[in-house]
Amino acid sequence: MNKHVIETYERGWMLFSLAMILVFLVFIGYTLSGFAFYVPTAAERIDPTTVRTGGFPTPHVEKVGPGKYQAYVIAQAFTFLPNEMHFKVGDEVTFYVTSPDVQHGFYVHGTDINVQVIPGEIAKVKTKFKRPGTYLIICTEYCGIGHQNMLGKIVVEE
Ligand SMILES: [Cu+2]
Repeated sequence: MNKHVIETYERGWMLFSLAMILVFLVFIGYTLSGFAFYVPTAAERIDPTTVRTGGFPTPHVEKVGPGKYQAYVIAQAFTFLPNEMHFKVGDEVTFYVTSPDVQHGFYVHGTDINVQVIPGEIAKVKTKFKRPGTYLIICTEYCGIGHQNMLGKIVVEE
């Protein structure tokens, strides 16, 4: 092989490496933008010691429009307040969830809701209930001795 052939060969591999770096950068950028867009972020930061004394609305479900609801939920050791919620098929519900004590999970089985509930943050997550049924709310973060009993219920009627 003469000198020029080797240079072409090297240049080829260098270009290939640069192209691969560009491809990876595009993937990294795509992943980061996806996370920034899809991961539920804290709707608000609050003092967790005030959750039960007016720093957060009393746990309840509020109708904010036709088929639209807002649910204010407290996840605490070892229950959810309100513990049972009722909606109709097609209802769009925005949940605001916070914790006055330790970290909990707010996972609604059979839906796309699965958020961490961190003391000091209000988690916000929205969903539309498409099928009737009883959906279990499950705490997915180990939160203490009664963790396995930390359950709630969402009933969706026709
Ligand atoms: Cu819990």
